[in-house]
Amino acid sequence: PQRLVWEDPLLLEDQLTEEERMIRDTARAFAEGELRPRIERAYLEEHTDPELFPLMGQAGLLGVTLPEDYGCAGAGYVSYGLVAREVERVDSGYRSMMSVQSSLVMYPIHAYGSEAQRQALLPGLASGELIGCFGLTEPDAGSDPGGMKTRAEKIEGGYRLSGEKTWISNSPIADVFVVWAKSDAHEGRIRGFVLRKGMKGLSAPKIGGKLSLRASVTGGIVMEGVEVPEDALLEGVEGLAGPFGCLNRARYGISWGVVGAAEDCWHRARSYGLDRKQFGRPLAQTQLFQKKLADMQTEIALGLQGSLRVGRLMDEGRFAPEMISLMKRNNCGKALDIARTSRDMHGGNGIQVEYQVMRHAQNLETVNTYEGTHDVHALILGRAQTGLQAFF
Ligand code: TGC
Ligand code: FAD
Repeated sequence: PQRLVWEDPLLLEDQLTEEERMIRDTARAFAEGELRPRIERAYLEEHTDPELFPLMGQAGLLGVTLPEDYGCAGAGYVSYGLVAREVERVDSGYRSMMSVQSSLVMYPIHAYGSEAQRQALLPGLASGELIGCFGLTEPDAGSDPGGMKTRAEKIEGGYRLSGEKTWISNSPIADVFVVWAKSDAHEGRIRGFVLRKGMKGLSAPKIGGKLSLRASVTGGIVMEGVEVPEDALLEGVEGLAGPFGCLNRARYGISWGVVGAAEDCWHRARSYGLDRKQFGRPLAQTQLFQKKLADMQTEIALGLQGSLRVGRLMDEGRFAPEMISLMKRNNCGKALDIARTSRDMHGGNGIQVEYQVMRHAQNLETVNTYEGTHDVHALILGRAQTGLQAFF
């Protein structure tokens, strides 16, 4: 038998192609070289650096699954997942910035937009010159986005949008706003619109006071009769299938990303336990400590295998959205447990910013909630296996 590689017990490395390993290595070098040195200050000071977008663009990390014609990498979904894992190994907020841009802004423009919209927006979003955000959630419509109140009213030459979005990643620094609204010209169906910073009646105030995801800025989108031209409409989709088509991609990326954060917490707990002695021996030489490390190793290895499988099915065009719910839900829940346990295993030091693990735990509270809460994904899976919907 082979000797176990403790940090990759099921040999995920062997399951990746050379191209995937190369993209992963680029993302890791970027994350550790550019992001890791900034995170402590960014988190403590609740500071989001817009300059990170062009840096991510130069590293080729924005819109990795989209075609090279628009300045993107033209890679597969496994590569996208590997990028998310490396970025979130540093901080969930940085992965959030990256995945909103890639899956929630660039993807819908590519999938639902006209060629003119693609040409006008994708190269700037891929290079990080433009920053994007995605407005679905509203003050009274979170888990139930179908209850949104934002309206698009038909006017001559375009539409007038009125309403309010909340909890929107990147919005205070965004140039491009993908916003979902009920359109009276389309029998009240939900349609997507692309708004640009500076439009009259559009503002994006920052939400302060977050104790989680502090390196990623979050805000509202206020639309007070914003008039947009005809070509602001994303022609290619209508109904909730529009935003959910984007969310499928972003949720899948999150399922890999959170494992990166969990791996960081696991490796740090192991190193800490090897260094720190109590009662005359390393903490890592106690049964309780080793059981916790074994649980972390197990959940991480299984979580990676699950996400890899879904990624391969996405690349083959054979995925069902519920597969993504299964992996988003489980990996977020497990990562949150791992981060909290690692915090505990660090004792008092675990609450210090320099030990990093409490920051991950705090961030993962958000990740477990956004893009469909842990319980909402349970209801999606429950509906898929019983045929009975339990949302209302
Ligand atoms: P339901 O009846 O299930 O579906 C309505 C229409 O949507 C279609 N659909 C999907 N299409 C593609 N992929 C999916 N995953 C889809 N899920 C549903 C469906 O076929 C139907 O189409 P049509 O043509 O018949 O109209 O709708 P419902 O209202 O019963 O939905 C309930 C529920 C709970 C499943 C859903 O609303 C839900 O998932 N809620 C969670 C909301 C959510 O995830 N919000 C995310 C906001 S964005 C965000 O958090 C970004 S954070 C990013 C970051 O910073 O990284
Ligand atoms: P609610 O829907 O009010 O849920 C509250 C609780 O009730 C949860 O535990 C939930 O599981 C439970 N619950 C809800 N319905 C049911 C039910 N039927 N049965 C049982 N339990 C139920 N949105 C965007 O559109 N774009 C973004 O970029 C974005 N970024 C975000 C960034 C951050 C930092 C955060 C915190 C959120 C972000 N969101 C974004 C919003 C996010 O998607 C929502 O917070 C999430 O969908 C949950 O909605 P809610 O907060 O309104 O909670």
